[in-house]
Amino acid sequence: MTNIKLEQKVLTRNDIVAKEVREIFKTRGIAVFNMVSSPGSGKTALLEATLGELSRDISIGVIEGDVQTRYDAERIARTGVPVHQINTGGACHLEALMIKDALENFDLDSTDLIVIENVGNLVCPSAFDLGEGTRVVLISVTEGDDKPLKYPAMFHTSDVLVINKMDLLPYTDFSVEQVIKNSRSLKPDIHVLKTSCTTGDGLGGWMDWVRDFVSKSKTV
Ligand SMILES: Nc1nc2c(ncn2[C@@H]2O[C@H](COP(=O)(O)OP(=O)(O)OP(=O)(O)O)[C@@H](O)[C@H]2O)c(=O)[nH]1
Ligand SMILES: [Mg+2]
Repeated sequence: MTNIKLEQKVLTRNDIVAKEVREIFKTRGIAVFNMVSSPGSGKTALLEATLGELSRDISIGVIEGDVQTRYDAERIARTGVPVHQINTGGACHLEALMIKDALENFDLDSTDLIVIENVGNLVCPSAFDLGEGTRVVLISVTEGDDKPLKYPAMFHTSDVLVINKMDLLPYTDFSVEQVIKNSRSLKPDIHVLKTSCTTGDGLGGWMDWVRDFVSKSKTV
């Protein structure tokens, strides 16, 4: 009983801050997406493979969330895009207050897009609104096509599904058709993209989606 009350309190506080953060982004016309997945699906790899090209015409800032280390921030920094690392020190998700505090590291007046890479975890991040405009869930083909049904909250709250590591598909029993069916049973209109960060297949479609999302966020 006490646990339930405490969790509700934390979530309510988070929702209040998330609303403030969303307002900050909305008034400035900044597009924001929150990338979620289990550890190692390729969130950082997808950013590494596309930020260089995207940042030619979009001004981007990246917020990296990890329990520990600056590894992902170092990888993103090599693309030349401004990045801020948050270490949660044990927590399995980012919270809205962490995002609010991180914003002082960016020049928001000249930023078109903030990308948040959440802590690798298919459960906890689903419950924490970060004030993002949209949520992008990655699944790699080595994880199994049943994952949407086993971790429904993450897929139910996401708007885009990126199926990554498509180059490894021949070596697995993963069914692309089945993962889409499972995801759509939870979120009927989820937008699906297929990528391989190693071969580059599908990265053009991902970048088109990002550009479209940024231009839509400006006009809202
Ligand atoms: N074969 C293959 N490997 C990939 C692909 N994308 C990422 N990887 C590899 O998968 C591993 C994990 O990738 P990351 O980008 O670190 O994954 P992540 O989701 O950011 O992981 P966390 O931040 O720890 O949650 C790395 O060794 C990548 O090189 C892909 O499309 N194909
Ligand atoms: Mg990462």
